[in-house]
Amino acid sequence: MVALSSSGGDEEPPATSARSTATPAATAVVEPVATAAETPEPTPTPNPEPPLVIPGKPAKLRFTQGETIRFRVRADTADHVHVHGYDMVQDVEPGKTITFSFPAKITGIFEIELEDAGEEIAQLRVDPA
Ligand SMILES: [Cu+2]
Repeated sequence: MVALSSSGGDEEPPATSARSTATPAATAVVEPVATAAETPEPTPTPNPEPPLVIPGKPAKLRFTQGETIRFRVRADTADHVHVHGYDMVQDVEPGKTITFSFPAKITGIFEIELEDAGEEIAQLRVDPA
């Protein structure tokens, strides 16, 4: 007799699902994980000034492939700043600061030259990512 009577069915919750004797996990020796890191300063890092290259003080610039190469050059003569390898050129004028900004695509070590003066003012190094 498998009559499913739909009338008056007091559906009792199945008593079989006895809450398995919930042993409070005694093994959990919770170590105080260092949660004490208080607000890690959401400082919206203001873009720091790119390094400044000044002729006469050979600088070493180092970047990783994929980064943006940024630096400034200030010269006291009118000349051209030539980034070898990337073959970028910008004119400088006395007392003025120029800014380079370009993606680091090519790896290697390159000369940054004050073109007319034939002076290496910085060395650009780009490491593989
Ligand atoms: Cu050059």
